[in-house]
Amino acid sequence: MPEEILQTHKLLDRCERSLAERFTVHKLHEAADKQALIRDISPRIRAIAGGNVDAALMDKLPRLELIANFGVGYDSIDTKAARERKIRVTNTPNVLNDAMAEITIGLMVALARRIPQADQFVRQGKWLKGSFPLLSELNGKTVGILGLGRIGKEVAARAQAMKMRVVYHGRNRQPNEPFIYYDNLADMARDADWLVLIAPGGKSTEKIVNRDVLTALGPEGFLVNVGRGTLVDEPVLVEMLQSGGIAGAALDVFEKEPTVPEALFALDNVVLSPHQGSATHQTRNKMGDLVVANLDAHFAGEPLLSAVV
Ligand code: A2R
Repeated sequence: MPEEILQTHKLLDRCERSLAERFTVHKLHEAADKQALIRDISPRIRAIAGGNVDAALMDKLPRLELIANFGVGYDSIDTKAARERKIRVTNTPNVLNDAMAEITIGLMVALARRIPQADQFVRQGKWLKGSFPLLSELNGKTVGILGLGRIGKEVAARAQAMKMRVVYHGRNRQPNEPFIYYDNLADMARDADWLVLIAPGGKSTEKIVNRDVLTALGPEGFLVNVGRGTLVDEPVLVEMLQSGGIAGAALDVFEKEPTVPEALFALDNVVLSPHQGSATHQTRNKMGDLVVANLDAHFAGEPLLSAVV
């Protein structure tokens, strides 16, 4: 008999096919009566594929051993509760670094050179009546990276290729990295023309980009968030964008996505993106493969490929 697993949200077709080849998969997100499904299958579930797992759900699955998250960020899983219950958690690191770094640079260029507005300018025939305004470049500017991790380092490499100066903030200095380290985020923002956020979500980083940090970034400064919406005090960000407190923002993530503050729609100094940092065929397939590989390893009694708990 195949093992039975619980899937908590929609996954890629290819990933779902791989799971179905190996396991009997119960789809929580498709169940009309979720509690009834959980009651029915709970004695047999040893693994979950997907995120959105809190302590209450763990408690309803007494044999749960593994949560295989789809995504490098695992802030939708209560890892403290998992650790206490000796439930392992895996994520999908590294395979998305390049895609994430590409969109980060893409958003920066889009914001600096107003590419979305330039496209509209041509389509709406405005070019026939006059030139597009002169704008700014990335080269020669300083980018401050919040979170010089696996993705942050790929962003740094590409920013250097754009002839930018790279500085970073995290909880720890990384002595092997050639970039200047700031132990204070506001100090880094003050020194930076661009502030790029690529740190994890969760309690320890919640609203870490607050009014002080945005004020330090200042009226000439640009913010790019490809990490988590929760990193930023969103109402303050909106206010600072409206008032010119910062120059602009490119946002791929939002606090309550897919709901985006409507006030942002009216602003000309923002580029909005639907959390698509890793959303390419090649990267999402690799992420799905890693979810399946972690489940395979677990049920074969082998070491997990990318455990976070
Ligand atoms: O704090 P450090 O030195 O461990 O640096 C990590 C930094 N970080 C933080 N920085 C400031 N305050 C914090 N409370 C804090 N917690 C973590 O974020 C590290 O440089 C970086 C995370 O790097 P990795 O763990 O290698 O993550 P990866 O694969 O780059 O992905 C970053 C995030 C995900 O968690 C998703 O939320 C998003 O990208 O897609």
